[in-house]
Amino acid sequence: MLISHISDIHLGYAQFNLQEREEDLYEVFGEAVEKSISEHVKAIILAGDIFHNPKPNGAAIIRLARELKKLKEKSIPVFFVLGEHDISRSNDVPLPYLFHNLGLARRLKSDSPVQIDNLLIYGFNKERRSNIDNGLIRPFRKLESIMKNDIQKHAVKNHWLKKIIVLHQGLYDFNKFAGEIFSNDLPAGFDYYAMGHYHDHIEKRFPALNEGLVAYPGSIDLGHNETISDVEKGFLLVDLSEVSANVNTHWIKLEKRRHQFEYPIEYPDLTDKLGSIVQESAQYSKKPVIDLKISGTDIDPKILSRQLLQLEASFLYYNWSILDENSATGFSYDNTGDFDMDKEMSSLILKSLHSEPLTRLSLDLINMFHDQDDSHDSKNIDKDKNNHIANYVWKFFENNKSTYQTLGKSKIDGKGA
Ligand SMILES: [Mn+2]
Repeated sequence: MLISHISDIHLGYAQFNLQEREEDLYEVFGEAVEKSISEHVKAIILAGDIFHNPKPNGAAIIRLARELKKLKEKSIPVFFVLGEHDISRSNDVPLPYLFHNLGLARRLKSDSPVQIDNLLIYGFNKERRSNIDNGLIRPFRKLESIMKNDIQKHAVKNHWLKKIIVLHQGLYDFNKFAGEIFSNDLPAGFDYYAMGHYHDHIEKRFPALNEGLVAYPGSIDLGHNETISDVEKGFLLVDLSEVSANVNTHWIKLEKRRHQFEYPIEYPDLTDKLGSIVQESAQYSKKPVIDLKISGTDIDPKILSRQLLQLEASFLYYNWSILDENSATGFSYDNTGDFDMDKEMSSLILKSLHSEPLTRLSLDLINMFHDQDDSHDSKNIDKDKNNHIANYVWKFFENNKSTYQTLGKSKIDGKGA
């Protein structure tokens, strides 16, 4: 038995504020639905961030309805949880519940699973960092104990059930900054953890979860907070056939996506390179998106921007930046090695601030703002932590006041530092 696991669809989002990009998302989502149908999936799971906005535009609502109707006609049920983008800051009823009420999709619940054939599906809506303990961790522990009892019951009846849990949360295990819970927090006893939230495709089995597979299919297209790059996007076909003990996945690439890529150019080669880029662009059915990284010395941005105008006819959108060869801006990392976000961040900050204490302060501030950004609600802000950081900033300023003051003065005098 196959099911589809699709996440971070963000219907209604228009990258670069372009209507073509909004339309791209509808088309790519349609492709995911189409491919799911042709693979004869038994169900489709949408793991949150269905819409980009809690109050989505009409086109997004209509396009989702159209796909859900198509699936209904094929008798393929759709189950969903909400992501933070689906949840309004006011306590309004989330719009995706409309489709639940119309019988076009079903919202998943944490206490009463949905059963199709020999599959049980549980789901939790997104919980903000400020409510993780009450909203997730405690219910997880409760669920674990209920499931233990159920397993004993079903074992007596000689039933073999597969179990899935759908969540829209970031795991610290994969990203220390965007994480909200640890893999250890997840309830054990599930065969498959259908995740949403991270926009990259990630899969990992955890021994503490009895080799249960934790999987993010990633977003279906490049979206907000993602840079122009030549990445692949897709969704997961999850194989839950009874014969194999472990759940297996096939990641399905979405091919109707608009091509996006970065392109480095040495300024002296500009004319030649632009010619070949324009030629290359013709092979794509949709005008691609390009990010030009131009390196060289004595580049006049005004002249350059005029030279780049010829890209307008062949590209939907282009972005350009001049790489300064003298400073160490820009970096790349090797995805295959061990990547430590903390280390990378602090070394980049240290490089520009040249101060260890300031680097530590910056990291604390980044963490603090990150937390706040996520809570959307001033009453949820950890006041103790804020006071602590405010005191730290103030103390640091007091101790180093003189240096800042001289620095400021010399700048005003026009002598420079
Ligand atoms: Mn998302």
